Amino acid sequence: MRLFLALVPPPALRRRLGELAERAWTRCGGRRVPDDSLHLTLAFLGEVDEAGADELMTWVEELEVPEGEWRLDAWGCFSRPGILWVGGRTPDRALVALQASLWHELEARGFGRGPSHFVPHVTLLRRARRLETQGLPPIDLTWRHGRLALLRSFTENDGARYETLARSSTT
Ligand code: 2AM
Repeated sequence: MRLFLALVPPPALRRRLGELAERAWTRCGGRRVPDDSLHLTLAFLGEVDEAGADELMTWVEELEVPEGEWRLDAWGCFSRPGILWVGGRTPDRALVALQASLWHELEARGFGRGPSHFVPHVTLLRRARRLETQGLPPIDLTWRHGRLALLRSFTENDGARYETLARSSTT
């Protein structure tokens, strides 16, 4: 099964991000990430077998992730595969440290290797037809986060769907 670790926005922020996704979609086209699927990926694990998934569920449920605030104040894009996102003007240091510490543990447990570079972002559009951020409204949102989710990704005809397998403890 295809798994990843992510932060999931609280409902009010999710709605705001959904509105931004709608604005971006009107301008840039492509495939809009549904509100229910919006997230910040911290570690993409790819295919994991059942034993690995069980180990990850237990680990995540016992994890205590520090609370933090992420300021979302920039639009950005990745040219392949046409990803338009929101994030910070500079990568948030606490999130970069969290991502590194998660990968440190994942690598020790044999779950592959983390990327050499991490830019915290929330993807709003995939395969955008017009991949540019000029003309999009200014953003200044705060994401108060604490709990991490282990998510399973299913590919369906109209895009990916996610299921929560485990959540980290509260601090
Ligand atoms: P994205 O937001 O940058 O697109 C679940 O599929 C999440 O894992 C996606 O949100 C995606 O992040 C990330 N992801 C998917 N495939 C990936 C890959 N091959 N390498 C790294 N991250 C990937």
